[in-house]
Amino acid sequence: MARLWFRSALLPEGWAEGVALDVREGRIAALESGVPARPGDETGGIALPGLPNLHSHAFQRAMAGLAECRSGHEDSFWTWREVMYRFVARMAPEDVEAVAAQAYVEMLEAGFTRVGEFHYLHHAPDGRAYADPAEMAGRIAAAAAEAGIGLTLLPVFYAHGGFGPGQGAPALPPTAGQRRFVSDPETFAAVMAGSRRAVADLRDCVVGLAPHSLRAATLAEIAAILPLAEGGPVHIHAAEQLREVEECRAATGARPVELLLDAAPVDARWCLIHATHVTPSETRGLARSGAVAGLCPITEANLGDGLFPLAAFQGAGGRFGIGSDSNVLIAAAEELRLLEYGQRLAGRVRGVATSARSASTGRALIEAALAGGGQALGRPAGLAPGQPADIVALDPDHPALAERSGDAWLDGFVFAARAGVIDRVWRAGARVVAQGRHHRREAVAARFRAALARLAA
Ligand code: NGQ
Ligand code: ZN
Repeated sequence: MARLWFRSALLPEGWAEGVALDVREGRIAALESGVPARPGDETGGIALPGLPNLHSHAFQRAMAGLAECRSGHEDSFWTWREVMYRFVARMAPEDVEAVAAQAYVEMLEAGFTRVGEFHYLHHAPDGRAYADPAEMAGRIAAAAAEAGIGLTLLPVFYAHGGFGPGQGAPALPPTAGQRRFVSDPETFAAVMAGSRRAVADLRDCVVGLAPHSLRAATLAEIAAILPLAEGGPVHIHAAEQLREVEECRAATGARPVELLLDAAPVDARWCLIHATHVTPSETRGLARSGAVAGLCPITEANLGDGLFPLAAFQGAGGRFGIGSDSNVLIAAAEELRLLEYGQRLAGRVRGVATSARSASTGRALIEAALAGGGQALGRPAGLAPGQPADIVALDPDHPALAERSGDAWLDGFVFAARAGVIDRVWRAGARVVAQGRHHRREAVAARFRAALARLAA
């Protein structure tokens, strides 16, 4: 058993000073505050719960910054997607493992201690299943084990290429660029079973599932695969792009979020990724459903998606979390900062994210992302007995935090600090980051570079 001691810690009930945590088998066995450090304690400055990253496509880290050149035509989400398809077509299982490990190391260094991997790269480049249909899920699990990040694996069901001109459901066949993703409900059952085997040895792993989007899965298919989640989280991309909303409406008569709320059993187990383009009534309906809105501000900015109506959604009691999605840049505080700044720029106001518990915007953003992200990943986040010992320690002497306390530390972290403010990170009681550096950073980066060399060859 290890004992950790922090000068200050953000507990579910608020800030506490002199906080000691007993860690047993990766969990917080006991917690007391108002106590001095004992000899032999591992000590740290400001302890926060590790943040959940509720949406990642780890393999896309390999193309970060490589899709920023103009094509000469009008560039958009859809042209980016073609670049991404060309890139992914070349990736072998060992590349995926090396790239995912790099992404997960960066996540831990950024303060994320659990990742929701929205995993759709299942098959070989020609579209055929690997001998083990969950080969790629095994690579994701191996990368998570190597980095030491908590994993919520969301194997993705993908069957169609888009809405097309058909009525009622996505009618286009998958394109060549999509064939590595494609399953029917039967082959998907094999992917799910194999995925559960692939993560069996991973500590505290959660398995859910994810119909990719209403562009790629019909409502009937979604209903057919849902039992395979066995009560785990259900994630789906929805209403990220206006063209998607228009095509959905032309085919089905309803907008994507509207359709999901009407015709799918959306509840607190669900997470709608992006939900960018929602009407006021969809916004209220989504909030009422108890589902989490999975916001990915850096990727949404990068891809030109649009802005989510955060104030209206929070006003209706909606829950949200954050995801690093395309992993073009992995930075928890920057996701929260950009989320807030997008709202300020659009509304010409300040202080958009709110919480009943504090006037601090940083605290409101962080606590919302902890609660919503924990819900969406099937593992509540927070420093309390029984919880996994997933902890981020900030450096109180960092210039962005110095001579502050309590919520002002969180505002400093979100709005005023560059990287370097995170000192140490523990995941399941194991210290994986010290002085801002992951203990396997060099080895993982070397394998990542080798994978990039193979992909460029
Ligand atoms: C994805 N990414 O699945 O990786 C998607 C692009 C699609 C984002 N939407 C593909 N950010 O949505 O069809
Ligand atoms: Zn995504």
